Amino acid sequence: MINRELWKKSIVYQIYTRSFMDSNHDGIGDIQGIISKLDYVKDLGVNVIWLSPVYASPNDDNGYDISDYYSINPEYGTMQDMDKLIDEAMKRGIRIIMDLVINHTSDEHPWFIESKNPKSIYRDYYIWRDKPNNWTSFFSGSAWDQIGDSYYLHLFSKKQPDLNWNNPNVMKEIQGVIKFWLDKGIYGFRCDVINVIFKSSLDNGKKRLVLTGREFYHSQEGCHEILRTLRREVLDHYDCFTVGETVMVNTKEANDLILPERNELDMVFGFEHMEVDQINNKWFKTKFRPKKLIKVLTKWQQEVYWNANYLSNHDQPRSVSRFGDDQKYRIESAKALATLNLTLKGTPYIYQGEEIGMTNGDFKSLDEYMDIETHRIYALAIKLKFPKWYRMKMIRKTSRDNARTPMQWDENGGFSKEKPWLKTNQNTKFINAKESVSNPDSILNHYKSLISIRKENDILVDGSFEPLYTKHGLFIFKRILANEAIITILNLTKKAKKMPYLFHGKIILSNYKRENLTNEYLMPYESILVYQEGQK
Ligand code: TEU
Ligand code: CA
Repeated sequence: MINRELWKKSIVYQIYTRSFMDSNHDGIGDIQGIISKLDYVKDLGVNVIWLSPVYASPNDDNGYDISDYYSINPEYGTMQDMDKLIDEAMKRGIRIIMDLVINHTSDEHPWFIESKNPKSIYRDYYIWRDKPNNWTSFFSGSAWDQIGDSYYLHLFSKKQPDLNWNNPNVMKEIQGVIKFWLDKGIYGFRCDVINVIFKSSLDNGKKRLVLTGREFYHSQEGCHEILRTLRREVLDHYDCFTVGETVMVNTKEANDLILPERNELDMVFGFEHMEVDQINNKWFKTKFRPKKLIKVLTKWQQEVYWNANYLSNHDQPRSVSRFGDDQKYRIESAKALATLNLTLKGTPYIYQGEEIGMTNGDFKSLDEYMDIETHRIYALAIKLKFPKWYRMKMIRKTSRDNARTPMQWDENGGFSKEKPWLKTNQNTKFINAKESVSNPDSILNHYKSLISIRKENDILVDGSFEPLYTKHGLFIFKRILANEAIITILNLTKKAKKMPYLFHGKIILSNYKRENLTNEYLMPYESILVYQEGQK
């Protein structure tokens, strides 16, 4: 019998291949590059890597548009390289989960090319209609495009046509894909936009500012059925886990996807905490207030069976620039955020570069951005007659390229000998892995300490979550297991704050070299872990 819940102990590191390490000097990160940095990843202490898509793809959306699920994008290497990566990672006690993008394929996938012919057996692999409905896409504009006399649905770019999950052949094909990769020894999947794959109707939707039509595809019963089938037919026969990327879900909808008795997914990435600094949608940012973040996280901790904890990924701004202070308190705040992410209940996900406190990109003009979403939104903003300074402000804060700048390995960048596909941040001069490895007080070393504390203390895995104090930008919570506990004390503001209570116990980690708990004040972005024994 496979112990399905071993993944609860996992700590995951997300690698965005294109921006991680370039081995052959073409400016594009690749699989051999990852292999060359596996010791770095191992030293961090993680035991799982989540690899963003490396499949064959025309790269309209950086690999989230797959043209062949069974081959590797030549820019990234070959299938031999991939096998080697799986093998070399395994030798270091690291297993790999892949991105599984099954809401859509690339329009250059042979299935889609065939399906343009109305008589083809592949026609029904996608969603073709004589007339479009009023649905809008995630990247703005209509969710339909025309070829010949027909229209096809694409919730993302027009080069990402949606698969038709009402077609049993699609189910069979995808089962084949999943088996193929699990047989290679991978440890599971991060399932892209998994809660929108099933469309229960193609009627016109209620008009909305964003995503008109979503009531017909968001977390439908049909989606739950698909997930149960994939689990029963394939996933349950392997030692693996799945994490769903689930847009717009609340805690109830999250549980409906992950409770063990449902047999669907193992955990999901919620988005509610990514929405605390916006009005309506991510393009309209408001000032970040820690209070809201703390409130949402507390709710998810209390209500959701098992969380996939993250503060950043390849779609989001850098966590230190967004929730911390990437200037004066960059080091302190990055450490506080790390302490938060690694001591909450759930499986922690660290996004490449987060462990050295990388900041948002320093792009100067529109042409320095590469992301399709950024360009589409910029074009929409022109249409809406937003002034230029405002358009630039919108994308500067929210562009997904903020998190996609090349990994900063040393003071010269160190990612590639060629000009990288996306501009390296100037601050690589002082924010880089080389400096972080050698400096005992670095953010990286703080991550390493947190990870080893987590590995040595099941309290941080299995312990309960009890909020103690959640006001004024302070987040203090306790994890309790049997008669032991760990308290996390966080000041998520740039002001010194009075300690609300006097805590007792042994300090096991501090980002200010604190030696005792008697000082009444918490410094800006101070974070402390306190171990307590003999609890009831
Ligand atoms: O993202 C889905 C998603 O809803 C958003 O996070 C998205 O990035 C966008 O910002 C919405 O405004 C996933 C992938 O993570 C993303 O990289 C892909 O572009 C997308 O799916 C399509 O596959
Ligand atoms: Ca390369």
